Formats: sequence, C-alpha cells, structure tokens
Amino acid sequence: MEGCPTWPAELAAYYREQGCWKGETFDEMLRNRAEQNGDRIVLSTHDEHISYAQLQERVERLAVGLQQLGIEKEDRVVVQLPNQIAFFEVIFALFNLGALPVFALPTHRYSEIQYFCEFSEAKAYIAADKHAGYNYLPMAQSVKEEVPTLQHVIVHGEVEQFISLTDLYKDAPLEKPDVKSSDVAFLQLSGGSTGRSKLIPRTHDDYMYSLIKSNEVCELTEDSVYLTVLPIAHNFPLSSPGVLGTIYAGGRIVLSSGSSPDEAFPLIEKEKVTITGMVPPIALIWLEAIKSRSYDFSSLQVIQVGGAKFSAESAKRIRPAFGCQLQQVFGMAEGLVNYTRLDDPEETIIHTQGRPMSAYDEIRIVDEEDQEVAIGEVGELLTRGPYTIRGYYKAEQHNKKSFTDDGFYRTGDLVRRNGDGSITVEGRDKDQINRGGEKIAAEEVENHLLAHPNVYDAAIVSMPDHFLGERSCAFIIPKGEKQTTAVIRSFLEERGLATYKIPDRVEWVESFPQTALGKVSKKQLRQQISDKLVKVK
Ligand code: J2J
Repeated sequence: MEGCPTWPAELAAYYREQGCWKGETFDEMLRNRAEQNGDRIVLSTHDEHISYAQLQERVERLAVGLQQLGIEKEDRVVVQLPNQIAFFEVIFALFNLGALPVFALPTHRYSEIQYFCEFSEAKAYIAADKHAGYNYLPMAQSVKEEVPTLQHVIVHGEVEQFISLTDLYKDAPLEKPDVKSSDVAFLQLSGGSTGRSKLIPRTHDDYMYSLIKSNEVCELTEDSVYLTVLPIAHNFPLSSPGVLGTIYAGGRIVLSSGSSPDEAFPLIEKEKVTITGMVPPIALIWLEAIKSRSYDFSSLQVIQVGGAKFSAESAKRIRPAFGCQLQQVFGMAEGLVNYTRLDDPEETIIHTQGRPMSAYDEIRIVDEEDQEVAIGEVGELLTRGPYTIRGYYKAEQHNKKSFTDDGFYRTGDLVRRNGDGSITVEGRDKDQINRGGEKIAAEEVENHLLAHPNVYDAAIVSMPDHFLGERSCAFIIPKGEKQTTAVIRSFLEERGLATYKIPDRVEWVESFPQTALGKVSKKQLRQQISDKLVKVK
C-alpha cells in the first residue's frame, strides 16, 4: 500500500519459507476459530457472553453495513472504542473489507483524533458516545467539520446527528474483497518522540506471527482466560498475547472496562481468569489493594507487567501477593517484544525485561557510532525481524533517521544485554516521557505550548515519580507575564490535548541550559528538576 514501507523481497520470501508468515488473514483466522470453536465463549462482560460463532456472525453483518456505506479496501477508519464487544466487531468487520483501523486510545481528544483522521485521510471515524465521563460527540462534530476526507462518523451508543453503529448490522451478502495476508491490516500508533505519533503499518502476516510467538511464550491455550485491564487498542493488550492472541488460541476474553481492583478482582474470581497484563502503576495499586481484600485468585497463572520499567523491588512482591508468576514484557508497537519466560530463574524474572520472543529477531546494541558494545555494557537497542516494521506510514524523512540503511529500527531505548541473553532496560535516548506506560512526545506538547501568548520557549522533560516512574515537567521561558500552572494546563486542555500529555508541573526560567552544540540540554533540565524535588523532600 502506498506510504507503507515493506520488507525486501528476499527477506519476505525467507520469512515465508521459514514458516513465520503463514499466509493467514485476520478474517480467515476468526472464521477458522468460529468453525472449530463455534459454541465456545470468546467474550465475556459483566452481563453478556458471546460465542465465537456469534462474534463471527455479527462481524459479517457489520461488514455488510460498512460496505454499504462505501468503506472499501485500503480505506482508513479511525477507531476509538473502549473495552467493549463492539471493538471486536468493528475491527474484524474492517479486516473483512480490507479497510484499515487506525487504533486511537479512549484518552485521545480533539488534537489527536483530528490529526489521525487528517493524516491518514480517514473515510470514517468510529467512536463510543461516552466513556469515563467524557462525551465524544462534540469532538466528533468538530473533527468532521475539519477533515474533508471524513465522510462518516459512526457512534456506538446515543448517536445524535451521527450514524448509529447498531443500524449497520445488515443481513445481506457481502461482496468479499481480495485481502491478502501480506496486506497492511491496520495502523497502530507509535509513542512518538519528534512531533506527533507516527502511524505504524502492520501486516496480517507479521502481526499474526507476533501472536503465534506470544502464545507460545505465554503458554496460551483454549483454556486460557485473558482479562483486559489496559485499553485494548494499545499494542500490549492487543497482541502480547492480549486479546488477539487469546482469540488465536481459541481462549476466552473477559472485558474489564478499566484497571480498578474494585472491578478487576471480582472478575478474576468469578470468571477464573488465568492471565492479565498491566503497566507498573496498576501493578502497584493491585499490590496495595490485595492486602485488604480476600479473593480466590487460584485460577490466575500469570500477571504480565510492561510498557515501562518495573522496579525489582515491586517485581519481587508479585508472586507472594498473588500466588502466580510474574512475566515482564518489554515491547513496542513497531514490533519487537521481549518476555521473561515462565520458567526463567527468579533472578531473571525480577531483574530483567526478558529476551526477544523469536529466534528470527535480530538485535544490535550499539554506541553513538553504531558500533556494537560488549555484553554488560549499555547501548541503544536496534532491531530487525519478521514482525518489526521497516518504516512508518508516510514518513519518508523520519524513516531515514529511525531506521538504519539495512533496515534495523532504532528503538531509542538504552539497554544492557546480560550473560544469559536477557535484556535490562537502563534508560532512553529519545525525546519522550514514559508516564507510567503512557508515552508523551516532548515536541508535540512543546508545540502546543508555543501557541500560548505568554510562552517564549518551552522544553518538556521527565521528572522522577515513585508511582508513575516518570511525570512530565515543562520548563518555560515567559514572554511578558508568567502564568500559573493552572492557566497553562487549561490552555492545553482547551486545545484538545489528551490529559496524560498535559505537564504535571511548570517551571518558569529565564533561559535553558545548552549543550556544547548549542541545543537545549534536556539532560541538565532533568537534573535540575530532580535535584529540586529531592530538596523539597
Ligand atoms: C521499560 N520500558 C518499556 C519495559 C515498553 C508489549 C509491551 C509493551 C508495549 C509498549 C508493547 C517496557 N520496560 N518493560 O507494544 O506489545 C517502553 C520502551 C519502548 C516503548 C514502546 C507491547 N516496555 N517500554 O509499551 O509502543 O521505551 O509499546 O520502546 O507503547 O515503551 O511503547 P509502546
């Protein structure tokens, strides 16, 4: 597809020959499961349970309705749905049509959604009416007015002036387009470091392979019950092995709308959940909550923690508290996923972020001159393999920087390889804040800040936080009057920036420290704010 870099032909042939790419589309995968496991439950919510056959039937009917609206192969459709059954119906219906979901998160707001729709030239936007106290409809209206390609806004729930998702389930034959496993299946979001999130084109072949390997490593079977704690559009709960891995295995997904122990703990007991995945701050909340509650967690075999560094002190507490195995997951929407193995020694599980899931993952850990460093030394992680992209969607210039000439992705993660082949994440060499697993591209927020009349210049850096790992701090050089943090925050909110990107703290300064090359020294800014926080303590 235009704008989607792909693997060189020889390498693609090699991955096929080696059996990594099996030639199956997502549409075929679900169809096969529905044939094999028809009556088994695939999705459970608080009040609904649907079988594989029912899901397949609903998907086919929805595909017809979407086709009647004019959604065709290669059309982009921005999907912003929370952890609901509708999410699955929508994405599989789009896969059926060869149309590409663009996976927005429920926390995204006008600024992000407008950009995803515009940049991907989306034909449709599919959202819930309300979620977590937010009404998506006014935002949808503004986006529709702004983006000329956007023909349809489809809403799940109270629709007002928009198209109702419920009305799109049609009993008519589908004109099945020719979708190939080598086609791009969807566009996933990158955390971003320069400017806005880049879009990540993942093919059926490559993503399916990532599910197969994840299932092997996580020992998923048709008896597995996966609880969704994170928003399922995120790559981790979607595929590592997440909800799609669970469907691949023929298992069952239990949909929790969020991560709160009040909702999740009773579900684990009632639905006999076997595996769930979360980011470190949620693990900390669960570790606290379990102290004062008693539930039968005997079904739980694995708690996965990933998305941000999980401290060894907290990692140690998982097994004693929950009586199950901890699995650390260090992955990225661009591809590569590392897991600690379920039978790894305790030391490895607690102190490392695991190792690549596939023997075909190629890893290089390099210094600033791209020379490989010795085992035990810290360097930037570069990777290439059968499920790691070769370039972002429509980002030719950026791709030259983010990928080496021979196709390795520059992760921007600083890691150390240990003697046993495992990897420990030591830091980051990208202009990004990892706020408890939620990624903030500094430049994106800085650009918003520059639009404020009292901001002359802005630099955003991370500051240490015992709960989230990192929070964001905006250093601002004022133009005229200094504003309060509250004013700055509400300015960004009004511009429609997702809440997690809004700086937790604002520091007004007269100038920024500079590097030898005359650039803003974010390293010194990070030091400045972390020293200040220590003093305050
Ligand atoms: C430290 N940093 C980590 C970890 C990710 C599985 C799991 C996570 C993601 C994900 C994912 C980390 N320790 N355990 O897509 O399939 C940071 C790194 C990495 C970036 C990727 C999956 N796990 N990270 O988090 O695309 O900096 O994917 O490059 O959101 O998160 O972020 P994202």
